[in-house]
Order: sequence, then C-alpha cells, then structure tokens
Amino acid sequence: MVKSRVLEERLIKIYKAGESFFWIGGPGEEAFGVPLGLLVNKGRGPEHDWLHLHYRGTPTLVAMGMPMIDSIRLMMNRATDVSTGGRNFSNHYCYPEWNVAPVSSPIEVQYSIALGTARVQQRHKTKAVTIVTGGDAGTAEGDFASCLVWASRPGMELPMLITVQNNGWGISTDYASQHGETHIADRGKAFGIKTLVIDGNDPVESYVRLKESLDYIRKTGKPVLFEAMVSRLYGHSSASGANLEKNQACCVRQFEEKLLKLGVLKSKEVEALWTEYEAEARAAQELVRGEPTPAAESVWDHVYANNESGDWRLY
Ligand SMILES: Cc1ncc(C[n+]2csc(CCOP(=O)(O)OP(=O)(O)O)c2C)c(N)n1
Repeated sequence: MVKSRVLEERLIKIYKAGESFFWIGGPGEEAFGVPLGLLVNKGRGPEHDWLHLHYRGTPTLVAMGMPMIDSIRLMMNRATDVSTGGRNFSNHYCYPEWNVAPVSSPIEVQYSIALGTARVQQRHKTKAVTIVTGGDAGTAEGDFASCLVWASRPGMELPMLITVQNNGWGISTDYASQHGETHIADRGKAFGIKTLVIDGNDPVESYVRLKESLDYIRKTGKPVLFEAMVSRLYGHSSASGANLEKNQACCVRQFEEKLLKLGVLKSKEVEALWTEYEAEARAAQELVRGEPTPAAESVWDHVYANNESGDWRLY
C-alpha cells in the first residue's frame, strides 16, 4: 500500500512539475486494490484470471508485481512504456502476459467487454475469474446494466467478480443526488447475483471479503457484485487540481497507525519503508527523463494486437 501511494504521489509531482500532460489514478483506493492484486491468479490465457481495470488500478498492479518504472514511463509518455508505447496517459495500463486488458478512457465499457473473457473461461471449464472494476457514477451507463444481465442468465452464469469502487463522486457530481437505490450492489439482487458492500478503506476486511468472493466464484462459476466504499484522496484528476483532500479518510495512514498501536511495526520501520520507496520512485523518474518519446512511425502500434506469430486468435 505504501509503495503504491508513493508511486501515485510521484506521478502527481511529475504532472505538477510540467513533465507530463495529465494525471488520474488510485490514491485512496489502496486498501481495496492491493488485496485484490494479492489474490489474483496471475498469468496468460483462460486458466488465469482476467482483469478489466479502470484508471484507478495502480494499487492492484503494484500488488501483482508491476515495477514502479512502468507506471512512470506511461505517465511521462516514453517510447519505453510497455503498456502503450508512450501513446496513452497515466494509469491506462495493459499487460497481456497477466491477462490485464487495456484500460479504456470511455468509462464503463470494460463491464461489457469483460463478459467476453468470462465466457471464454466458462467455455474452457476453468476455475479462473474475470475481474472488472469501475467507479460509482459510471454505473449509470448501459454497459453496467448489460453486464448484470449477461452475467446472470440462468444456467449460463459467468464467473465474474464485478466490482464498484464507490468514492461518492463522479467528477463534481455527488452520489446522493443521483442514486435512488441505497447501495449500487442492491441492483444485483434483482438478477439473483450474490452482492456485498464493504468498507474499502480497511485492507483486512477487503482481503477477507474478496477472498470469500473469489472462492465462491471459482467453486460455483457464478458472479458476485462487490461494492467497496473508498476515499478519493486527490480529487478526480489533475483537471481538478490533484490536491490532497484533507477531509477524506486515508487508508494507508489509518492502517499504519493500527499496526503501530498493535506493535506489529515500529515507527522507524515505517519511516524506512516510505524513504525506500521514495528513493526508488525518484531514481525511476530521473532515468525516464533521459528516455525518448515515441517516434512518428509508431503511431499505429498497439491499435490491433501485435504478436510475433501474426496469429491474433490467441485465446
Ligand atoms: C463514456 C464516458 N462518459 C464520460 C466520461 C468523462 N468522465 C471521465 S471520469 C468520469 C466520472 C467517473 O466517475 P466514477 O465512475 O464514479 O469513477 P471515479 O472517477 O469517481 O473513480 C466521467 C464522467 C468518460 N470518460 N466516458
């Protein structure tokens, strides 16, 4: 959680220093995103979990082992960026080797795209799960409703962990003025989908409930609609300033205080952790500064699946 937070705060500094064009990311969602990343059955192909993340997915990928420098290369639009070759913006990751689908800028389309990989997993009779994430406001889009319909057809249920990270905002529109339902997860009940709402600022609760849900999906092949209440720690994006919102709960500091009180960690160890990750992030930024931006000829790369064999029917 600390590693992901330090990385995201470094991305914001890069934006504020004028070394990037735009920032959007996941600080405030570490207590949900990190447990999710730790629980993924990571790999390529239908035997492994598929991830259809949105633009707040850094904590999940850091927990899966993404090096900090990958995120910084994407942020600084360098040709060395493994996700998009420097052609997309922050947090728009893509890792085919881990079944991580490209993050989409149009919100919510990932919920209907995810149905496809879940259907493949079902057809291959694997124990793998398709995981899809998104925010609360986006659930107003038809793609979210389509996802609930197709994931729950009787006898054809799909192995999907459908998550909503509810931070109470859609840019500047507040949750309370838009939702007649008490919880977004309640919508799943109409489709017979197992639902739950959790405190996404508590990493222990997140881990336990995510594990239970993934175990249930692997066992039954049926979907779960999982709503995690989270913070939006630096506002929506750089478009709203990317400044620390002091009235929002900070899951990293809260968990740190808990571990200090319990004697699991000493304050010196906590300090060392922040310092070590800060040094790693700075060194990565300095290295990336010297790397080239994409050449004009690469403009069509990654528009269609590129692979060595030329066969794009990979699955
Ligand atoms: C189809 C589409 N409509 C509108 C936008 C502009 N937009 C980007 S983020 C966003 C708000 C999303 O809010 P929410 O789903 O709650 O996620 P959050 O950003 O709060 O995590 C909007 C409206 C977009 N990117 N795509």
